[in-house]
Amino acid sequence: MSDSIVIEKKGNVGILTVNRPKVLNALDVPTILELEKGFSALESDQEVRVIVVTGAGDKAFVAGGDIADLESRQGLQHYQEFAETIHRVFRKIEISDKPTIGAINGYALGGGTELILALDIRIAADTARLGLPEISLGLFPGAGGTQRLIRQVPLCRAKEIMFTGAHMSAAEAAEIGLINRVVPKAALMDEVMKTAEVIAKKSPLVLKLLKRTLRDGGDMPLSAALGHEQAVVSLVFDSADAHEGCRAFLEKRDAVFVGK
Ligand code: CO8
Repeated sequence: MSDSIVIEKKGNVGILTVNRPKVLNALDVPTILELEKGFSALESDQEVRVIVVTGAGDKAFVAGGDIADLESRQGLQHYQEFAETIHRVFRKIEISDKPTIGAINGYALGGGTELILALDIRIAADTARLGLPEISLGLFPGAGGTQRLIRQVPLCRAKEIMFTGAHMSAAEAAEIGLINRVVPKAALMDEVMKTAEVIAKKSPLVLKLLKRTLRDGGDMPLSAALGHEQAVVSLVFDSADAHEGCRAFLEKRDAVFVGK
């Protein structure tokens, strides 16, 4: 693996850092492929219960797709190589059974905001700037951004973001529900790790089924989604973790969940 993606483990939390600070962590195809490899490694590591994604340096999370890589492409097939790779990898991240958290430490533009849209929880430094400036380059937020954004924020806000290409502050992004919260820059990783560690102590089985139920249910009419939830609940209620959680409550101790 090259060093464009750095993998770390802190306890039960895996951390993936996009490490191209000279280009503000822009994503070219080799880096997107490294991101896929790094994410797969953490996903299959039994010790890792939560995956954090962040950017190297103090300026950027991910300043987008690598404009030099995009500009170098000629012809539909060559463009599609970029589009198909980034779509596959962002979808893999989005549908992971493990909870993901974005630690947004600076510019998260274009493909950077699109990556955030595929993460479960998003915590930003007060200096972060988000947005979809593709239109200013004559490009298109084509890493899933158009479709994820309209499902996550009000349509009129999504259209303004895509039509103007304007950058927004972290506070504005929180106000429209694009990110969870904003914290002082110096406190970002502590806040992210605190949240990650709380989640890492919960049942991996319940987290997995919650993620699947939320995802699948969101695509169904309510009556089908409620039926689906009911079916999933029965998988949880007789699990070792359910018995452990209830017993721990009755015995006035902390539960130790194993994901079974
Ligand atoms: N790609 C490549 N290089 C970049 C990128 C990028 N996205 N962003 C910054 N860089 C490079 C700069 O060229 C510069 O390099 P150099 O030092 O060699 O001149 C270096 O990073 C530092 O950047 P700046 O000097 O510009 O730093 P500033 O602090 O002045 O500005 C900004 C910071 C505002 C973030 C500015 O760099 C900027 O506007 N960057 C571009 C942001 C952008 O437009 N992102 C969207 C890119 S397109 C995209 O994401 C499409 C994804 C989906 C494609 C799927 C379909 C195929």
